[in-house]
Amino acid sequence: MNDTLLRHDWSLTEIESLLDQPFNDLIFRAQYLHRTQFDPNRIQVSSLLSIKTGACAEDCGYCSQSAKHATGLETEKLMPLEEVVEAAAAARAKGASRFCMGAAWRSPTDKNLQRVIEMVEAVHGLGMETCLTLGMLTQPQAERLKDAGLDYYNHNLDTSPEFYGNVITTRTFDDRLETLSHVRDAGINVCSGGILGMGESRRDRASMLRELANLPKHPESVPINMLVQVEGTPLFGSDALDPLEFVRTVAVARILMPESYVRLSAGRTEMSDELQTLCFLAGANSIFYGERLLTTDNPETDRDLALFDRLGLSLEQRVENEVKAAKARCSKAG
Ligand code: SAM
Ligand code: DTB
Ligand code: SF4
Repeated sequence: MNDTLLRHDWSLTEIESLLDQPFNDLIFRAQYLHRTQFDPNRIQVSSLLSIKTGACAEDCGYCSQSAKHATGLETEKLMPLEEVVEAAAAARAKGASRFCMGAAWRSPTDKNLQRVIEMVEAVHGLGMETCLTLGMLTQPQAERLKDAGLDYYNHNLDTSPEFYGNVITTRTFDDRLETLSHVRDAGINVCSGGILGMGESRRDRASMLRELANLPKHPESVPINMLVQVEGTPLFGSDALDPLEFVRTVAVARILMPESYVRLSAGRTEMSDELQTLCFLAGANSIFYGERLLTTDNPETDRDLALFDRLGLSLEQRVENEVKAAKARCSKAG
């Protein structure tokens, strides 16, 4: 899509009126636009690994890993390199094309960053794309990660600027925007999205999407998470979001950021196959794949593969491997 066709000047009213459209009209528009940019029958999959778990200094109200919430989570120090490589190789064997490593830090120390860089290099060595989510980064840290060959950095806006203070008090919305600008300026692909179902209003969802779409460049990847309610966190017991409202938000993300991968992220374990299918129809074309997210469960890979088969969806990596294998057969046959 021509750069000038990608808008960065959405108003809240425009986005709210997209969300307000009749469901069928909204999904049709999202699916139509999706097809102008992507193969509608292909899905990108990333696998996640928590490389440092729990004891986090931040107070994010949804998170099992904050030291401020009594969630009973077992904390784990930064994982040894060999274990990370083993997990990445296992994810690759199941068809994941990208390996995302998450650490429960407010921000990494330079010493820890060096250890993570070794992980990035090793995972790259397996032929996989790499993604990290380590909290806030300075510009020099982002540059170091770029030099190490990092492909993506995940840092979510989480919610609207207006609702943000109800969820997190230990860092600001502007801190998040600043990290995103460091990542973008370093030339790393940006992965940024948010969480729905935290008690926010439709206007908040519109406002969060506006923040994402009006960034100087659309994030290459936009994870939309459904809150996973963790006992002991302040957001445990929040009213469940209407699943069709979740689908609407996915559709509007697709319309606002037509070239971005929209990832149906946390919360899939509690979703029916039919709800996930509606999300794919609304333009979601990426998921987290593998039985674990960071500290909570994700659907079994067999369940995901069975759903992809029912829908005729191909994994991006699987397709690439098939093409490679076919080419190898052709050149052998002369
Ligand atoms: N500590 C780093 C940070 O906060 O940037 C990285 C890890 S953090 C767990 C990454 C993202 O996962 C959060 O920004 C949030 O959007 C999402 N997340 C965490 N816990 C969640 C939950 N219970 N339900 C849904 N999404 C969640
Ligand atoms: C994102 O948006 N969702 C992922 C990833 N980025 C790092 C994390 C979801 C975490 C869900 C709760 C847990 O497993 O701890
Ligand atoms: Fe820490 Fe990240 Fe969890 Fe917030 S979301 S408490 S920063 S691990």
